[in-house]
Amino acid sequence: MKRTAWLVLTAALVLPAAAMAAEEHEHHHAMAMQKQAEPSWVDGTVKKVDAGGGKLTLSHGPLENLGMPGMTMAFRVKDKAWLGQIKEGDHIRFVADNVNGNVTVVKYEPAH
Ligand SMILES: [Cu+2]
Repeated sequence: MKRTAWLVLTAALVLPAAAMAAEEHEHHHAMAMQKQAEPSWVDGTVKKVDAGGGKLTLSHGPLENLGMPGMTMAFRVKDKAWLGQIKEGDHIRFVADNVNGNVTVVKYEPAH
């Protein structure tokens, strides 16, 4: 009798938890699917800073959101003030996006 009561209680506690875990898994899966369409962070090495021209030349990994393989190229930057904070040889992580037809660094942070 005692054992039966314990089993019922255990089932009542465990089953909702299992159902919640499954729901959460699907939720995370949906989030991951959504994220692929968004610009993603990529590693880059600063090759040249052209403060006058407002451009930054980076050697970068694949930019999946732009369908671009890894290469070295010049980017526009969202905020030209960044060009005073970045120097040749720096390693950065950045997000690039197509802004009015120009491939532009829209976010960045120092990397090690
Ligand atoms: Cu490129």
